[in-house]
Amino acid sequence: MSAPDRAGLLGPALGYVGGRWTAADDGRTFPVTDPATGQILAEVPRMGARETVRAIQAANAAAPGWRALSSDERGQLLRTWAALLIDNRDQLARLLVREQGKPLPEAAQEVTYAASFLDWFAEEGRRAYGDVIPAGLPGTRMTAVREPVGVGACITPWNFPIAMITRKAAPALAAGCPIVLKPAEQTPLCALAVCALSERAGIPAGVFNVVVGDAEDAPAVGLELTTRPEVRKLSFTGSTTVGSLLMRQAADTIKSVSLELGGNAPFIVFDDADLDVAISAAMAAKFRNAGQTCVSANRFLVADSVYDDFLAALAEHTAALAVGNGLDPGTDVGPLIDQAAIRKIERHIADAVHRGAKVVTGGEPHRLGGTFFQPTVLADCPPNAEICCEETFGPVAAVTRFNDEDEAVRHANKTPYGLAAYFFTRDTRRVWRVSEALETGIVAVNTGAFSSPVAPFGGVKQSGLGREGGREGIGDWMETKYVCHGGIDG
Ligand code: TXE
Repeated sequence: MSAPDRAGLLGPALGYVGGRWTAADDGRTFPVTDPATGQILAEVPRMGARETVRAIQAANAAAPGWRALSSDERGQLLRTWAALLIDNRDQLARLLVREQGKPLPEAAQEVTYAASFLDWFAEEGRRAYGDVIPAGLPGTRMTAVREPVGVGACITPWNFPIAMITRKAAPALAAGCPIVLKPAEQTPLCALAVCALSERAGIPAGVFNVVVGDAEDAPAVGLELTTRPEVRKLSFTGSTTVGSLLMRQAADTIKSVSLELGGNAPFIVFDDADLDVAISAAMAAKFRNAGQTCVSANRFLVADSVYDDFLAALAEHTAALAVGNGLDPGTDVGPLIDQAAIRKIERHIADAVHRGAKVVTGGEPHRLGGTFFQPTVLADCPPNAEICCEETFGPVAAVTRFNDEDEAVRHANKTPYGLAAYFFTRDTRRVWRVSEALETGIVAVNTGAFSSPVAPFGGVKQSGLGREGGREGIGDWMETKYVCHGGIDG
């Protein structure tokens, strides 16, 4: 059986440039592995600067034709693409598990979520209204019309290797912008499967291009994507360090930049919270995707009077989680993406314990070995511990006690990040007071699940710029042009 067959790909394990499946110019490849087993799933081309330039040229050449289509025509193609994702959900979900590790039901949900962006933006593209500006000069009409930004570059991470692609591609294409996608080196196969379906859906050549490569190829690819004048917008999801590098690189050609970066979400449990609701939200917000989500609850801030009860219930539920291969039925927590992720978690735990935190459950690599790690709860984490200041990106819950609302909000806002915050209370006045005081782009009240294509998703402070999803999501891919038409009275 060939490697691509083993992986369950929906198309070739090649890049995709100008409507052609493409190897690297020098024929080099790199292996993509299953994080649960270490098995090589496929060899994928190592594409670099030259291939990226050709992809940008292909996108640029496709831009006038794509822009000239009506929003209905573009929307129809996006809806067909969405339907193909759903028709192939089982195969895509299995590929996702093999390549990234999350449990199969989560992978299937991700495919549905990915398709929902294509459906939503197929419609939003038809609602990209402009304005007639009323306070005009005599004999003139003033209008503001919205136009596509132009060619886009999208750089995506491995943690949601299908949904992060459509969350960027759907608004870009709906707005009339062709794109060049560079997926994460850990998960190119999911990107290529999504690409194969875009081809089947009839997305024209050059509108959706995929440049794949290994970690060492990313800087060269990123340099072309951020410095070529034909690229008018960069949309990046990943670490704050790389985001800030790409923003600097994009400065010389004054590109529009959207960044969805790291987070360090506080999860605040007030003394009047419904603890059952808080616990079930905590389990989802912390352990979904083994904690490898940018909105993962990183710091649990719990009111003194409910601290012991919350901690005991959290520890009990955490200890009961089943760790294993995401393809095994009943698995709650899969492997982490790689050894670097394990090292970061171990560093955070050691630092917290050194500063006085206690391991209540877990704390060690899992007996399955590889990149499996025990779901962990740490009690009494001091607010200056690394885990309370940096994104952990793993199945570790750090719990800290607080005395009053001011102290909770102060702790919550203490990091340079500002993506998501969660809090639990039954007091409606507190809902608005605390929502307004939190320095984050997203606030979840009495819930652990909020992601939706219809709502704006993004961060403040060093968690990013711009919004994906909602009305805002397509707005980020459009420019406003002011048209002043004079001499119309005479
Ligand atoms: O991120 P990178 P990594 C956070 C999370 C995680 C940490 C590191 O805390 O532990 O970042 O993860 C591409 N030019 N998030 O190493 O390196 C890379 O190939 C162009 C949060 O995976 O930022 C991949 O496609 N591209 C996050 C993408 O950037 C470059 C999701 C992300 O990789 C590049 C992922 C360069 N010079 C990690 N260097 C979230 N917001 O959800 C790297 N890349």
